[in-house]
Amino acid sequence: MKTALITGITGQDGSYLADFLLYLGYEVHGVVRRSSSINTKRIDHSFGRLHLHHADLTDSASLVSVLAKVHPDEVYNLGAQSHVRVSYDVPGFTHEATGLGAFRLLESLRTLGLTPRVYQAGSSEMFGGNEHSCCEFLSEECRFHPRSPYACAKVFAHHCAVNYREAYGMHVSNGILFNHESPRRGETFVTRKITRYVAEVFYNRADGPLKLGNLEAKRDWGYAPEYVCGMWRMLQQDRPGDYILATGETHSVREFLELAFQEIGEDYRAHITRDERLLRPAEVNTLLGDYSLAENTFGWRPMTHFAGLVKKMVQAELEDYERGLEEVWRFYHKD
Ligand code: NAP
Ligand code: G4F
Repeated sequence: MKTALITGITGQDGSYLADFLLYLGYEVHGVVRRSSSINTKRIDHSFGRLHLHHADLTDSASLVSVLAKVHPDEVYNLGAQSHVRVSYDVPGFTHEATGLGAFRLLESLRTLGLTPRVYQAGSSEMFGGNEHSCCEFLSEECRFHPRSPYACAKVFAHHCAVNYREAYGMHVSNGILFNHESPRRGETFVTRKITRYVAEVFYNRADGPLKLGNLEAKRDWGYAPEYVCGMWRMLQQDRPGDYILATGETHSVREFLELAFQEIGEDYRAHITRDERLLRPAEVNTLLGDYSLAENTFGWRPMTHFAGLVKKMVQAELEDYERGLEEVWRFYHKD
């Protein structure tokens, strides 16, 4: 039985990766950070099967302690302050957790003399958008042009991963993942914000119009469970490397809105308003990726495309909402 350690196990990707590794028969350990309220809802369904440890990517001593205890075969560094807009509000913390956190993890492994295979969660944000590239599709060869504190931190983490690979021969791979979404997506990312609101409209619970920022931004949006399989496949290669996972399609926030509201037979234009506070000091206008290296090396390709993703997310949201309403109804009709 292999042992894996996941930082960021309470997040969208960490929770799907934990499900997948448990399914494969791994012993799964996860790093959780102390929070004043419980935030494990994405992993509660597997609670008894997971080994959870308190630690924090901003605290080297806590990382050393967990790594020395677990001796993992594989480490997936998914922990991060991952919200691009928020990274402008808390740039220092974003650099600490998202950038230096990766360095602390690698350096802890090196000083402990541990040699697991390591996955570093890189992002398409590191490219700053197709407008900063000479290629129609962004590939592993394209230059980075980070346009937020978050993206700067990810570029730093990426280069640390390459350096530990080259300098110390460690098996460290960088995934450069384009946006991937799901019903477990954090509620302040634009896709989930929209699908939640669509469910509120459907059940007549919307409190005023939906406030959004830039509707013209385009993203290469895939389905998160497929991307975590790609992370695992990356680490099963004899040689470490850097790989893009993407769908090869790009769509605007406006298109996402159109399709999501179509699912409930409504026109999005009647339900939204623009909020300048949601604009970013520097925007990444378009992201469109080339996943051919991953496909040719380990056979990964996306299965869910844009329309299917929107449908899945809206349907899950409606079901979730209905379950919630049923629970409230049962609570008030106990007798
Ligand atoms: P997410 O839902 O925001 O989850 C982030 C996770 O990191 C959470 O478990 C969070 O814990 C944890 N975390 C935050 N600060 C930490 C700290 N100081 N120490 C330890 N853990 C900390 O993100 P995601 O969408 O699953 O993404 C996973 C990773 O892939 C992230 O590194 C993200 O930047 C990267 N990525 C994501 C995408 C995407 O489209 N989803 C694309 C490219 C790259 P709490 O639950 O306590 O907050
Ligand atoms: O959903 P978003 O916040 O995701 P963003 O900025 O693309 O970042 C996500 O994907 C990255 C991969 O490329 C990850 F590395 C990162 O961790 C994160 O998972 O915003 C998507 C687009 C942006 O252009 C934003 O300006 O939607 C636009 N947008 C318009 N209105 C909005 C809103 N974004 C958010 N979060 N909230 C809005 O109201």
